[in-house]
Amino acid sequence: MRGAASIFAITSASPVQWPECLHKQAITRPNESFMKIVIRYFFRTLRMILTPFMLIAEAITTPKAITRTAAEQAILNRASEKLALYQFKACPFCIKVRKQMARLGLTIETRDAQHNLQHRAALEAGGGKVKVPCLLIQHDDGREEWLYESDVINEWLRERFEVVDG
Ligand SMILES: N[C@@H](CCC(=O)N[C@@H](CS)C(=O)NCC(=O)O)C(=O)O
Repeated sequence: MRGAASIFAITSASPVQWPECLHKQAITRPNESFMKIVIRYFFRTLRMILTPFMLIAEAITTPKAITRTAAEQAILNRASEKLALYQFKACPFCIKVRKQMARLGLTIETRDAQHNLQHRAALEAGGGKVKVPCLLIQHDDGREEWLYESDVINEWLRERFEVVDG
């Protein structure tokens, strides 16, 4: 009951009496309800706890790259320069794409759309939504393509790079 009472006290308090972190939230997002803020902090904490485990699992389960000749690898490196992966570090769908990149021996630049506000804005402006993973493809004719969905991205990478031509 004391817990419930203190939550009630916080919800009914004016923002100035909230704990420092919640007070900051109330100022930056004034219309957000207290419960929404609590839920966001819950998931943020959960993510902080899970992230190291996910990254360790990724490191352990990332496949070895397909063996390539030096000439093939040079082609892949050049092709990778035309690509960029917008991602969150601890997103399972992004991890799936990063594993595919590793398997195919691709050196695609990854861009953090979670913490880097410039990358986040570029993703929203170019692709239309902040959803990851998203692969930015610079086509030879100058066209930009923003490819969403991990399965679609992985299939596109597989079709394009499983066998290296040239
Ligand atoms: N079906 C999608 C799911 C991607 C997804 O849910 N990504 C989450 C991060 S793990 C995301 O971008 N969330 C932000 C949002 O949906 O606004 C895929 O396979 O790529």
